[in-house]
Amino acid sequence: MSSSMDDRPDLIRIGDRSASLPRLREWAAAVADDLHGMDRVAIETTPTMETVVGVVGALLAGTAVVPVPPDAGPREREHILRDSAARALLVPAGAVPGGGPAADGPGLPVVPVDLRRTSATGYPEPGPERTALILYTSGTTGAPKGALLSRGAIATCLDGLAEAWQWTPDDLLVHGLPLFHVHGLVLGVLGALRVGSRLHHVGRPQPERYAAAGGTLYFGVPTIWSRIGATPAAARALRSARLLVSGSAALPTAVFDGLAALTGHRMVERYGMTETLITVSARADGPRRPGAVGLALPGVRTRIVDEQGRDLPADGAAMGELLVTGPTLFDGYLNRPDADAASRSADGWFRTGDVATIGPDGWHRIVGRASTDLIKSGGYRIGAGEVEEALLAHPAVREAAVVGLPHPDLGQQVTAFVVADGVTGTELVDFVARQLSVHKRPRAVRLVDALPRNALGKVQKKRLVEG
Ligand code: MLC
Ligand code: AMP
Repeated sequence: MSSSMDDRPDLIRIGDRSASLPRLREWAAAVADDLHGMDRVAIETTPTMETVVGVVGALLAGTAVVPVPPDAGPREREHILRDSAARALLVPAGAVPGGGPAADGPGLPVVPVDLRRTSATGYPEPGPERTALILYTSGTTGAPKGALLSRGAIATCLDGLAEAWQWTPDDLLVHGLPLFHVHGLVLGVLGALRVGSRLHHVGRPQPERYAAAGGTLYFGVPTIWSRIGATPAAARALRSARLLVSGSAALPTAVFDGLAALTGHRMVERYGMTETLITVSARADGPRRPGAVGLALPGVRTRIVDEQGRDLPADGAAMGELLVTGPTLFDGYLNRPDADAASRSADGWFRTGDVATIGPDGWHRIVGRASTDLIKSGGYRIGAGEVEEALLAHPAVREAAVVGLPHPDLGQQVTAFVVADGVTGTELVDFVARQLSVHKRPRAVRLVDALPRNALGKVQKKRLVEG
């Protein structure tokens, strides 16, 4: 958190609440007082002041925070709470245990975040090696894995971004991103607090709300930018901003060009992952190139390799898997040394699974993903395997293959190809909805007689994607 005792009353505005830094600190200290040295605590991450206060309170106390998506289905929620071994669940005061999704943890004590309570307790700054966040993120198969992010990695990432984007206390950051991922929580909340800029979280990222907020710095995923581009009056209102930033998925060139015409801004695009935080970005004082994500951030090193792990030239033409290393990387997946080992190259660099080119000038282009089994829809990362398992749990389903089909608004659309008897697509979507969060539901279900398979019996997903 910024060390200056900034007392602007609207330093943070979210929902119908605003707070100054001293006020936030005394609310957060009251939460920290309740945690009594717990090592980990889960939090229901509704887009509210209580979430900001709960996260900051836990970080003050040196307790690692496990964000739980507010719409996570029971199966997903139970996995996150059990796997993380969170000692308690932070929920806004007044949320009814038993009446809301908070209730079905494995008998976890509930700690209310109550904005009527304040405390003046001082807490020493925990060391940079301590875990700050455990972010659950999908892999190609199985349940989501908890990525351990240290305070040091987060601080380094945020300082690098502040430098690259000339982000200062004079900025007003505006966004409406969910608070359980890197984009909305790390950049969108902790970033503003570290820089000391004002933050206005608009609840939901609707174009009209972005337009009305009068910010200097705006964050969004490409789906949000595409919707703003399709709402010219809202887009024109962003002319007075300083910097528009896109990330979490590829920004289509047409969206970049459309927004440049309407807003007068060439957008800054940046690239990152839950496991690496943000590693590559265009700069406020440099060029912005549609279709390219910029230069490695301070301390980050990148390279591309072929399928045998051999280095490829940074000539702007060779395409290979992007590997990254540096101080912003995570400390591994909780309870999953196997997955952790598989995610690293022989010399310890993180294998992103993204296919990229690197130019002689250091500019990166992300050209796709190595696997069809990780889907990006609306900026959310969705593992095909997790959705397939949810479908296969239905007694009428014999086979299921989930892919991301190109979609003009969402980038990719979660689409399920299913072999089943006597069940409709709508029934299957409802069935998945009872287990997983909203954005993991298939948006389309295609009932088919058989899935295309190769001679070894493996489903040929590329054929499903190519139609
Ligand atoms: C959504 N809906 C669905 C559905 N998904 N209904 C059926 N099946 C599904 N699969 C419902 C919603 O609940 C909503 O209903 C309505 O459909 C409209 O949904 P939508 O079109 O998806 O719009 P919206 O909900 O507004 O979502 C679009 C979006 C959202 C862009 C706002 O996808 C989003 O917030 N994305 C951000 C993801 C993110 O933060 N990623 C960062 C990962 S970190 P109703 O009734 O509620 O209106 C990362 C690192 C990095 O990647 O580099 O940043
Ligand atoms: P997540 O773990 O949810 O942060 O998702 C990380 C993934 O998002 C990366 O591996 C990329 O596939 C994708 N991604 C993030 N930013 C960009 C970007 N600017 N361009 C293309 N893909 C991106």
